[in-house]
Amino acid sequence: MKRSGFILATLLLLVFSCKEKNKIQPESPTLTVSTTELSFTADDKSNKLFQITTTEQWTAKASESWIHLDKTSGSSSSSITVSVESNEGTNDRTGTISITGAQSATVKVTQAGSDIRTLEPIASTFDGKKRSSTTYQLLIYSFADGDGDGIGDFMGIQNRLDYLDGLGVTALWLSPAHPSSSYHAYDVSDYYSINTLYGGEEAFKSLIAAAHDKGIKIYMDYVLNHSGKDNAWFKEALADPSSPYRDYYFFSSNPSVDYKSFPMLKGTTYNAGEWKSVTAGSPKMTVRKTDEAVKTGSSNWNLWMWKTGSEGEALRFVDNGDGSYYMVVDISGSVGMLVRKYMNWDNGSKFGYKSGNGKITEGKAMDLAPEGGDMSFTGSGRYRIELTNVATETLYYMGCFSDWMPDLNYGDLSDVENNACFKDLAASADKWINLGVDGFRLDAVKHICGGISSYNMNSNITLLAKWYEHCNATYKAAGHSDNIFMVAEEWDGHGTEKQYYKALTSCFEFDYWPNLRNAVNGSAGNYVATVSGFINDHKAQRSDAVTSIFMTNHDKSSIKKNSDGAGVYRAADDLDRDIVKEKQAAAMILTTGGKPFIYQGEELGYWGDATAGDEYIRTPIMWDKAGKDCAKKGVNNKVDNSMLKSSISVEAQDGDVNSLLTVYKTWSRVRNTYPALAEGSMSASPLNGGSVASWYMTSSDGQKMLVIHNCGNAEKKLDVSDSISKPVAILGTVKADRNTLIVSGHSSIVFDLQ
Ligand SMILES: [Ca+2]
Ligand SMILES: [Ca+2]
Repeated sequence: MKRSGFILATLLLLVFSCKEKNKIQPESPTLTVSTTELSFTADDKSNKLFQITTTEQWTAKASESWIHLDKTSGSSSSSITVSVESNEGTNDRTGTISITGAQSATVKVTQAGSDIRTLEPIASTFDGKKRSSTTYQLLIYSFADGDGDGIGDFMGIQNRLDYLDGLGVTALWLSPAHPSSSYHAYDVSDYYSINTLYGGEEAFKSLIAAAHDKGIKIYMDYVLNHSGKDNAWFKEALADPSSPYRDYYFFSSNPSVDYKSFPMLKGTTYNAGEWKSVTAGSPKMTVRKTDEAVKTGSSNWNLWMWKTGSEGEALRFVDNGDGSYYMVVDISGSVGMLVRKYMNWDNGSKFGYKSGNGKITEGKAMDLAPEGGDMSFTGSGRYRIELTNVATETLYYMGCFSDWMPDLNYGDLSDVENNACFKDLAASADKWINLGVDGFRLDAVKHICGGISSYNMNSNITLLAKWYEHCNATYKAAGHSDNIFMVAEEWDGHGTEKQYYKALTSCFEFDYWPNLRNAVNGSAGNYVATVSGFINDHKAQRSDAVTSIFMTNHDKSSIKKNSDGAGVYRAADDLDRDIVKEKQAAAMILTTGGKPFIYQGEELGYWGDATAGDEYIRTPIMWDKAGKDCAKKGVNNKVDNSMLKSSISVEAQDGDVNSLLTVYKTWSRVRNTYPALAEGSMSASPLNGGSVASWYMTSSDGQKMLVIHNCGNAEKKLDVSDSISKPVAILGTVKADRNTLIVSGHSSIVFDLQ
């Protein structure tokens, strides 16, 4: 064979058998080239190697200037490094490397033309119909103040419905709306009424109507484990041994023995610290004018009396020896009064007014109730104060969270729907459902049947199933065609939490946030499988299951712990207050299946440390840059002013395209635009793994979206087999070179696959 003929044959072979190992086998000595064709993508900066094997010297020469040869000559087995000297052109280019030695070979080098472009979102126009079930967790007392008293209220919320609508939410979970003696209101004084501090029932109704007009549902926070100590049920139970309300609570004079006889505590163990002592009884007090000399005695029964603004003093009664007591005192103006059995406040020795306004009328006996409210008397001159009916008993009641939160007792669970306490609570829920409330968040459900340290999951599920059934029947009777939404705070791992779906449509997935946080910190490969696993597990329990996902909430649920080992922080702190990661966490939760909850302030980047008080993770929304419109009094002014700077305000972030708030609004809008994102099912895409979390969201009608989050710090190149012609949301920077995506660190993109 002539040499020229051989070269021609070789070239033909090179052209038609790309990338195949091509052994040239002429007469000895030999020259072997391991690769005969090299391809470079437009922005490829890497070196390519190919192996030369020969028994003699060889020389290589590039035919084009843009090909750089690291090795131009050599002998025996060695490799050539080829890199590209200039790679900025946009056209396809080819070149050849000629190798001469024992024989000659030609290698074709091809550079694909650059088609790198920065992607811009081209989302479909949002038709205004919110499709996602995204919910905003709102603290009534610190969200927005409508009447200017510094405490958040319903009018404030109503005034800010446009803000919530702009966030794309379709429901509000309100903190407890009932009257209460605490700022957070988880100790309910009356389940049938609405806190007047927030504007009362009329303002609540007005908010419900206005929210519904914007497609926003209202979920009430319901506390089934305990009432407040100020609840009339509890006061009446203490005042009267024959009161039916005694059965609403766990009362006993010997709880270590008696707890076993409470059906609802079956399967739990006694914990002395969860039972609080109280002095039960119903003394009567009468104040009347007298001319006698001033006199006090030495009895332990005493009257705590104070003027507004003063600390007060304890005046002892004179013991008549017949079960009645008296004292004679001078009173000028208005004074506050409480009666106590002991000279201190221990053992629940306080007696005050049972109901009404607490105003004492001269000459009229006042019925006193244990743990009753402050009384007031206005007088001028000398008065005789008499105390009768002072028989008391020392009782213990279960108050697993605290002494001001007595646990509620629903009796025998097999017949709970006929239990008076259950029926009372259920009737109160009926009132709110019929008023237009759309669902409930149930507080502390795992402690209902039992206490903090010992509780019975199966009993809880039995009780909650009955509760749900009752409320859903009321809801349906009110004309709704769907099932009522009810989400439980079942603070536990996924394995236990999922059991509660036997009773309820939803539970908060407390295992979600650690997974999201890991993902955002770069370990993203397991996110899709884990979260879709949660969703599938819930669906396996019931077809209407809703997986409620959230970052952190008003409780101490952060991953980061303080020096006491308590997770007292907010989600932003768990992300080291890194705004880039906070943005990506937002984009991820808003592209994930299930029902995302946004906790008040999360959308603005709020952080907080509750070591000095829970108020610090319940910070009011700062509406204006100056901070004048900020319901600080709702949290007793316990705010971190180093956070509440103008830049964190709604006013500052609202118009800023780079703000966290804008990310929330943008991604919420996209979620609301596409049914697949709003309510589709989640499955891993081939791109998922390592620092990349990527999945498909597919709706029941076949709409499909491709979601990609590069959670690493480094740029990622991803060869995508799906169409990337319609990006609908982008966080950070994403470029494309034909079907290769170049996703910058902590950048995200969603494609409509049409
Ligand atoms: Ca107010
Ligand atoms: Ca309980």
